[in-house]
Amino acid sequence: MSGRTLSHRPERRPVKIVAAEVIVTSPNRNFVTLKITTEDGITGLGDGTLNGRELSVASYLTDHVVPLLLGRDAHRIEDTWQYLYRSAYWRRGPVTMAAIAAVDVALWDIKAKAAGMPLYQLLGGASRNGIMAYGHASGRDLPELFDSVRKHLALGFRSIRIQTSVPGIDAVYGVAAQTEGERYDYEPAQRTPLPVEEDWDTRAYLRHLPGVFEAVRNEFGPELPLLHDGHHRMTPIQAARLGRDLEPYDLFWLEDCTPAENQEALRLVRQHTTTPLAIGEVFNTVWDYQTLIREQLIDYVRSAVTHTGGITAMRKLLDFAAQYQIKSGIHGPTDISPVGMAAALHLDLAIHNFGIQEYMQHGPLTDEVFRQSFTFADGYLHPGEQPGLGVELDEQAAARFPYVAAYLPVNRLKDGTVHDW
Ligand code: KDG
Ligand code: MG
Repeated sequence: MSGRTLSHRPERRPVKIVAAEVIVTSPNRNFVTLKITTEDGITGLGDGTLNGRELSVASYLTDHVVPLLLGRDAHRIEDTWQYLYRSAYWRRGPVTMAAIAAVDVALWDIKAKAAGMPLYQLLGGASRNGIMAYGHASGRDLPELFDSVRKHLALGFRSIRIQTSVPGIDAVYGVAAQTEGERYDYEPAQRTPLPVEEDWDTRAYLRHLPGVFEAVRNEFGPELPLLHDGHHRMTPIQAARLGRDLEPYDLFWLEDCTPAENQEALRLVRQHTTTPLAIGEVFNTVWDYQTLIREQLIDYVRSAVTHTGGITAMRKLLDFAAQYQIKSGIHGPTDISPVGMAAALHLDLAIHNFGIQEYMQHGPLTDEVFRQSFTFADGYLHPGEQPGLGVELDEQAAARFPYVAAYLPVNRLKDGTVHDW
């Protein structure tokens, strides 16, 4: 055996990437899509949408990533991920990780198309028959909220997020505009030259919210899974109080109760409440969860495939979480494109520690641009059986909707101080 060298006999020839195009389109809202083409003529799609900062990802992809992709073997997904993550030297951050996600998901789409299988089959096959989804109900008062819950139940949702206005606050996160035709949709990014300014008062919110959940439970009974998003607005002790006050209403989760940067904050919240906690939609790597997962300070991982480096990174993050009985709750508002949603659905179906999937339906123009093969029935999503992700981009339709600048709102307290939105 002496003098043995590492030898390698390739099982197949490399399949080169010959084109990578960044497509920015704004049917109902802005989306950034990466389309990768191989020398065999297979195309793959990836989502790099970052709400309110779309052009930064488009530029990062066009200027710094596309030139590195051309000529690479499309099938070396892990190697390409590590190459993009480590070669930049400047690691992490939402722009970088959304760009890496777009590449990663497009390469998984290509690999699954080449295999002739829906992507979930390459991820280990289905671990369940369908993906439980939750929808977003909201209202300015209880009658509007109940109406919205009923509307979501009629649409087929069997788990529902509850967001409500608060007396004395003009505009609260998650409450739909209530204008004709848009009553059940909530799109926070506004197509205005400057961010819209909203107002906030945490004490008023803490006083109001438990009564709303009591009313919803009285109206809809004990079984319906209910969720709520605190959208990073509380201090740890305020969040601890809210979690405790909501315990009688048996929430599926309380999301983003404190600002996400401080992992230790969740230790204090956890000491005071048994309300399950979800966090992570603004995170972009596993490192943001290191303390949260190791110390079991949360119950659900809220990252988006689109903002966390794609399927390759999400799979590792969720496997890490699984060792601690922490489940998935993949981010799925309308600022995740149908491509990013499809990636989430394939992962949801395959992993063991699936929890729930957020599902906010896209508008009709978006569905015209992105042809999708997923289904939604009786509260459950399924990604479908098309090879790859199961999403096609109609580029002619996309070209009809050029980018329109849009910003997420800014939040201020009554005295004018900027607060977490
Ligand atoms: O772009 C911001 C949205 O992604 C975010 O506000 C949605 O909090 C959100 C959620 O839980 O869907
Ligand atoms: Mg949220």
